[in-house]
Amino acid sequence: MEEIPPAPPPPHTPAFQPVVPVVENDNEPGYWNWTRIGFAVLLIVILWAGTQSDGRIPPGVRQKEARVMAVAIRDSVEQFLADYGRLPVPEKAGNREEDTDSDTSSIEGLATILIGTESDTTPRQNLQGVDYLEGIKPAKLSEKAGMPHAWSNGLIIDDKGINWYSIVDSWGNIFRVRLDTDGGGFVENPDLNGVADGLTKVKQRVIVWSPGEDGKEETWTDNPKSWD
Ligand SMILES: [Ca+2]
Ligand SMILES: [Ca+2]
Repeated sequence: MEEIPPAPPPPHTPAFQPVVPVVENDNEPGYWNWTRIGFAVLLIVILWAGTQSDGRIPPGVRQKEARVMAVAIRDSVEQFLADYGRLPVPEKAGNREEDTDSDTSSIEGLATILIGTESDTTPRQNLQGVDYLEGIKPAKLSEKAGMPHAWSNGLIIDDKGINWYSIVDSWGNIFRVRLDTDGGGFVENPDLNGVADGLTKVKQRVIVWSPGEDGKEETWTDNPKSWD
């Protein structure tokens, strides 16, 4: 008699599988994907900005800063005029029968008059000692090689002993200033491009500009200016 084979083992009982409830996500499908993309874009922007801050400010920013400063210088002269009823008289001012070309170098004395710290040994023009340049920040030492001046973008104290001040633009250039000292209510337009377009005069008592990034006054495309 044949041997009876043992009974087969019972079928495998699957282990207990807990039922995980499905939690509905309140957010739109793909929300987390878009968030991650957003963070990635933000990170790229931050990294890019980091490369830009290494002494290399984008040219457009420098241009904008120089224009803002040209406008601030113009406004300070106009405020001086409003307060005293006369324009400041820099060193190059002539006989007042014609307009005056000046600048913001220390030797011209214009910045010193506007900041209200004239020497007691010369007749003071800013009698009340008002600081009309308080909106202009101190210049920064440039770390970029090849700059025309070590200082850029603000106010410089050239000689603390006699408080002679100058103002330089984003590239270290001195600002040019044209004053309506003949009282006609306008000045000749120095912008050759504007003159070519027929704009020979600027109806303002004072205008301010700088030679721009290339340091050349005659190339007007890059010259920041206080008018237009
Ligand atoms: Ca004039
Ligand atoms: Ca230029």
